[in-house]
Amino acid sequence: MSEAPRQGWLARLRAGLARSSDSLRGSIGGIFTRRKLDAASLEELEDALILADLGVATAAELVERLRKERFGKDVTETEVREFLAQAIAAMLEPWAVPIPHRERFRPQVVLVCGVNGTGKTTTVGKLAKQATDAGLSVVLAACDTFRAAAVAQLEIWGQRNGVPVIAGKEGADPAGLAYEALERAQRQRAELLLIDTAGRLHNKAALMDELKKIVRVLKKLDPAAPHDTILVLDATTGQNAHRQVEIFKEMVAISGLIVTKLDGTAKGGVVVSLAQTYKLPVHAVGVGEGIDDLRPFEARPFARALLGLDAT
Ligand SMILES: Nc1nc2c(ncn2[C@@H]2O[C@H](COP(=O)(O)OP(=O)(O)OP(=O)(O)O)[C@@H](O)[C@H]2O)c(=O)[nH]1
Ligand SMILES: [Mg+2]
Repeated sequence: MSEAPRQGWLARLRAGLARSSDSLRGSIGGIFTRRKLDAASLEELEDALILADLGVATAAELVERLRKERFGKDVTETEVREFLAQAIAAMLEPWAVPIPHRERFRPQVVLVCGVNGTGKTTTVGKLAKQATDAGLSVVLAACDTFRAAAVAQLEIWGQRNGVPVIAGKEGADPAGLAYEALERAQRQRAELLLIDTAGRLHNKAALMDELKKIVRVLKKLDPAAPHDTILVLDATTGQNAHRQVEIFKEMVAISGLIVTKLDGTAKGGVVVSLAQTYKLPVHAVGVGEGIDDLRPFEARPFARALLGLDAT
């Protein structure tokens, strides 16, 4: 990415996370107004971090690091924010990993799952755009056959990107469609197959059966497929996102996360607790509904934006 769009993007990330960073900033500012770093201020800071959805364990770890370094010393609010941004960036660094491009698979099969409304279909559309921009040949599979509107929605994304969408009628067998899509993608030597799935079925058991069945039939055509199984999470749900990871981990082998709707949520800190808790790569983040609003997850800019600091 050239420097100008990158700067524009970082400014957007900061603006998107403004609600998250404003609340953190407000509480940190309230705690550290001309004050020594003592037990009471550390405790208040820990509470503020938990409230900002960073998670209990992460909050404790951050506060402990700060205590070790600065206990009994004068600190300013800015120093504390700088310290936290740096520590959070270091924590996130190992998990800021883009979706790997697996050239040896034709196609690389990416299964996209998540509860309803988290942004799966939109994310598939955005990923298709990035892949076609990068010169890859892409096929989309509309395996959310639960709702007719879901198929139409993916077809629009397909048209926008000029990529074929394999779809069936409402109520068609999603696993059958996944099979058909992979067969077709193999036949035309496509490089990437993105599979959109349903977020809501009659119940959890039905959803689990369906996802497992999709995985099973894909393996008939390519034993290594799906090569990536991505769980899409909505940042605005905060700590609920943890529960969703737990549930989907029981169903399929989640290989990475994409966190959407980081624009305008006060719960952006949840990305930190998710990465720390599940040790899963965060491939990308969504900061808007537009086709270009999905970006690779970068540890340092994210951490700085979360603390309301400039990108530098
Ligand atoms: N603000 C914002 N909105 C988003 C983002 N990603 C998706 N959305 C919106 O969230 C809504 C739901 O997105 P979908 O892509 O339909 O979600 P889904 O997971 O496919 O939903 P189901 O198919 O119903 O399970 C849409 O209105 C999207 O435009 C994001 O990063 N930011
Ligand atoms: Mg959908």
